[in-house]
Amino acid sequence: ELPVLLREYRPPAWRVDHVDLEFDLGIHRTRVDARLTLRRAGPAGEPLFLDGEGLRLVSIALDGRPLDVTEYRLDEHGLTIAQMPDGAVLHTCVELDPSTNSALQGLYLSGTPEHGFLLTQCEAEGFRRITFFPDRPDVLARYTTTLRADPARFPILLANGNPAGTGLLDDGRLWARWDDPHPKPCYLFALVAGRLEVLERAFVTAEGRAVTLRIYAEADAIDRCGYAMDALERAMRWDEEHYGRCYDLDVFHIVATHDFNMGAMENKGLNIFNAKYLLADPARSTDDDYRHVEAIVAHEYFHNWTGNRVTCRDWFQLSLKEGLTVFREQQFSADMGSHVLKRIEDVQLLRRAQFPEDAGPLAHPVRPDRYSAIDNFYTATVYDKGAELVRMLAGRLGPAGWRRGMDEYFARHDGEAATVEDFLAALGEANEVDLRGYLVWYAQAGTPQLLASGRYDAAHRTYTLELRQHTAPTPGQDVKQPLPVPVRLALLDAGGQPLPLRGASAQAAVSECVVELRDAQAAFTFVDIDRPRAASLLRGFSAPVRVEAGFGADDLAFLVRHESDGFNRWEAAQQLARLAFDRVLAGDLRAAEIGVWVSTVSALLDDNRVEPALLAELLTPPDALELAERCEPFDPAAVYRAREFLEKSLAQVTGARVAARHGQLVEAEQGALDGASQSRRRLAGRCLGLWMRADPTAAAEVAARRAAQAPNMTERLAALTLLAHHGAPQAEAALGDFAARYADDPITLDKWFALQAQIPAEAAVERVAALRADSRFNLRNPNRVYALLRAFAARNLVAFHRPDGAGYALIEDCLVELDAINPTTASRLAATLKDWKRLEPTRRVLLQASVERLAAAATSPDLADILRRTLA
Ligand code: HT7
Ligand code: ZN
Repeated sequence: ELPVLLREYRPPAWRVDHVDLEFDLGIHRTRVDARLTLRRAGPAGEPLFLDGEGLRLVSIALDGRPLDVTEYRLDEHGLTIAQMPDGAVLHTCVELDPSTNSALQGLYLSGTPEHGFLLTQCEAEGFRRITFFPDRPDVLARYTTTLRADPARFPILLANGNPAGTGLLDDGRLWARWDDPHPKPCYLFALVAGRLEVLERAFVTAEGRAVTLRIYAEADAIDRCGYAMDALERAMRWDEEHYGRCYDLDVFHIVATHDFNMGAMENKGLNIFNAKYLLADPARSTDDDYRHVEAIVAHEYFHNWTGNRVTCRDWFQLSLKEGLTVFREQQFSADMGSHVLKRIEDVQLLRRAQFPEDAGPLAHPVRPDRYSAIDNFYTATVYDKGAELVRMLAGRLGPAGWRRGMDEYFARHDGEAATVEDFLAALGEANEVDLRGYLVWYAQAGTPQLLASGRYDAAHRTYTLELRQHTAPTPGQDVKQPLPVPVRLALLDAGGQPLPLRGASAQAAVSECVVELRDAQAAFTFVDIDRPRAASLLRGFSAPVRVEAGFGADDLAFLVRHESDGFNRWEAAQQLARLAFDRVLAGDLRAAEIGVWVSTVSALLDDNRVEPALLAELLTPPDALELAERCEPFDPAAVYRAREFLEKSLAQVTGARVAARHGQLVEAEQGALDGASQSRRRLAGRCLGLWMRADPTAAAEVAARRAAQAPNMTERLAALTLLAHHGAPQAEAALGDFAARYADDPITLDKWFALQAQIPAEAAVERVAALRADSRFNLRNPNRVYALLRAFAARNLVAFHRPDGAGYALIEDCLVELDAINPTTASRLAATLKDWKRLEPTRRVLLQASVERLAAAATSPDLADILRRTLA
């Protein structure tokens, strides 16, 4: 199939003013009547084309007149009517079978035919599997939806918008009508029908609108929705206070399902959530789970303005809603917890997922200029790098300017489908600055490298910072442009205090400033300044770049000890660990850098001013996926071993202290959810991890007790993971107990699958193969596929990359089967194969052969597209 190109965008030839949908719902047969009020928007004579896939057309009529088969054409992509008046009502009636829809796009069944419920997923192109329609985001219409079904089987009937009546028909069926007054693209359409319980709360917006908030879930899950409800209320208030955005319907509904391809979906007034990101309770949820629920509830809610009220003109603009909404969610989560820890978490995610994507064969710009399968572009680049671009823009404008710019964006484009250019124009014009220079960030793939060097001139008392940028070629983009790179910085004295900064044309001195590198290189001079002990660069990670400042271990150790910016303190510890890692990998096990890292971070254990969660992060070397990026060619087992050497070196020095600290931290543990308790648990987990390496016998005994008895899931899971990953004698019994205890809870059982998938031992291949064959595994359930297979392929450096290729063969085998079931899940799993070219030769040959076989066998456009680009 030919790719869709950004430069070929054309406005729609037909607009739809109103959509009247009627559903006669059944698990095996659903009938959809659609009446579209159509208006010509393009040149006279242009045919009407409506997307439609897998639909059985029952009848078709134009302005009430049934059409003859010669008056329309049907193919596998849709329906064409050549002769059309300029305005008309088109009535189509189609039938579909939700029970056989294993792709989980369009209308499908969650759970079993006997007990499950019906729901929809339309983003990106699922609406065309429900009815014939111009399935593109720039066709905005008002929808009325009527649902009819057997009330015994489907007592709850939900769709977008406000309730507009319900009752019983003469034949005993239940009907419910929903009216959505806000024009929306069809990807935001949703319905839900089934037997569900409800949690309800009243909310009054700052504008005085009374809103009923309802969360629906199956009976065994409804008691676990309270935290999500609280999070929703917090998010609604926060958006009012920080962006002046109020909710705009009388009801806001959320529904939980265990069968979902992604995290959640922001359908207008009817969000649908993967249960994993909605349900939470103290006995079964970790602190990370709680944070994810809060963040994703907020993310979907924030889409009501950034995505729904202002939507995207086309799917190339996906980051316009996703990058912006991730950024808003990051701001919210930081306000709800710790700004420093949230920034660390965001940057870790960027480095583990987005930087490798940007450096490999699947690299693409935040705004791609072509796609073959749009579902493959819901990526870390579009979401997380996109959020970093928004963060740079917000930083450039400052808090008041950012708010002014966003107000202008909403004022200009409410009810419209916008572009990245529209966004930059609204932000810039509201503040009288030209932000078009940032368009290059949207158009250019690859992570820029920033080279920094500082020079002090004692005679003139000046400090000059030289910055250079370079972006390596990426697939299809050989030549790169310089980007505007904001660098937030301070210059520190020997006590770690910021020195007063004055530019050459200086007015008042500041303790921190932002310089913007616009060209390939530039120099920035600060005058009248003492000799700095160290430069603190890219504070708060002010741009998504890799920095190379040539700092040695002593400079970095100084920053770890003295840096006042919490994020940069952590960053210095990470850089120091990276230097140590490079030495270990080179075989220099006695290198000074290793000792400096160990002594610097271990000393922090005695500093009770360091907040426990931050201390846990300071004591942790970068993730293996980040470190892997430093190796060319990439030997996964060697990366694992080198990182483990660092862990053990630190453990040897800290052994007794971390054991004692662990004891203190868990002594008073009650499982409370406040920030301080969560922070203590994070450090307890880290201490136990180090202790496990220092004294495996003693630590494993404690871990076995905590896995069985700790009063919270965070500790239980951390302890169980350590037992399993360190091959402790207690591991198998503890794994068995855990599985038995949570046998009825799919979300918790997924944790059990995922932790075993990541056991860093070659024998984990056989374990994963056995788990795949286990009756509890189900290839039709995306959460289970991600828990077992994606965790294995993405995170198990030792077993997935076993030199005999057994790990590759296992995933290859699963992918062939999965492609026929669920192409979205298959291509997300296949994206883990992207690094084959960087591997050392033995593994490279094996993985390449596997990817080639898969590419030849792939049947879905999604999987074929990922594999073709992976091989290119
Ligand atoms: N906007 C949502 C995207 C989404 C999706 C995309 C493709 C296939 C299935 C999907 N489910 C949800 C998620 C979000 O809020 O970013
Ligand atoms: Zn989103």
